Amino acid sequence: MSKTSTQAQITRASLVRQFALEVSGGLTKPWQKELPSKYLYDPVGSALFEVICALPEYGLTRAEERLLQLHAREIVDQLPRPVVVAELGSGTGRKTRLLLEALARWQSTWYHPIEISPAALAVLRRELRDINSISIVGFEREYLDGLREVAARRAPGEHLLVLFLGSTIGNFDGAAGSDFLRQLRQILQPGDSLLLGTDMLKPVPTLISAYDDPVGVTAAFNLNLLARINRELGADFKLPQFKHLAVFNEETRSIEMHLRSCSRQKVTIPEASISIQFEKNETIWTESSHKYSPEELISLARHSGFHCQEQWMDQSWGFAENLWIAE
Ligand code: AVJ
Repeated sequence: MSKTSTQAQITRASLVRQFALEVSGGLTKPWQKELPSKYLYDPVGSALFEVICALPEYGLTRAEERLLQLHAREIVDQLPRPVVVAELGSGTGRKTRLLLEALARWQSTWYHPIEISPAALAVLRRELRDINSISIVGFEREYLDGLREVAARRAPGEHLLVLFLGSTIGNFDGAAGSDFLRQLRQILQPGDSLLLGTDMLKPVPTLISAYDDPVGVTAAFNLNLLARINRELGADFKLPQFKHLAVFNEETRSIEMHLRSCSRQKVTIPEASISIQFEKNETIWTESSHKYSPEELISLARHSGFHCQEQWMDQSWGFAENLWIAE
């Protein structure tokens, strides 16, 4: 067996171990069972998320694409040059392309997608490789670890532009979002910038249908997390015994996805060495997606060591692209 394939096996084993630890930690919480939303994105989950983005009820991705189509040039024209681009969570590259093409008019550019899924990185490299004067070097790392690596490699005089699109910041619940932004700021230097996509508060029925679509794609996306635990950790979740639920939490201004147990039941997860008892109607909380107000974003920028240079708003859906500069 070659050295590299042994290495790959070791990495895979430790990823499975980490997954098992986080699953057992979340499902043994005494009050509200939970699972980390980052595990929604295995190859099946990522494909389902792509379909979600095409649903008429889920306006978020199209709103951000409209904003970047209209303003990509204006955005990059405000940046100090030369600039190195790092992106946290890479998506399919459709939105990133708009920014990279605008940048490529000015300079040849290093682009560093940071993404824990190797499959997503591979898709992205394929999608973006035709753009002239863009060099892609991806990092298969957690966001902040990857960003530290990019920052450590920058040459003197180069500025960083960090892309954090799609309102992924909204998935950090409570103080975790602003903690994350503060830590991110610590890695940057004054004058570096962050382009942050944020989904805005909107009427609750609009939010509910965006996260509980009539075709059931979001339900499948959510349930796939249990299917993934069955596949990767040998668990025996009976998927028809759990129902997708989307609720708006007024207190945290977040839309939450849950999986509700239809009966009293027990599930065994061999690779995590646990059995879990579910009461009828008990839920597993799988994701929070925070919705922002304009004032909240201004204070969030200030509290994390940035100032908001400019904000572009899509009024028809309610989505903002925020250009923040590190103080
Ligand atoms: C990929 C984090 C932006 O929170 O709206 C879509 C994920 N969850 N439908 C979001 C998601 C349910 C999505 N983000």
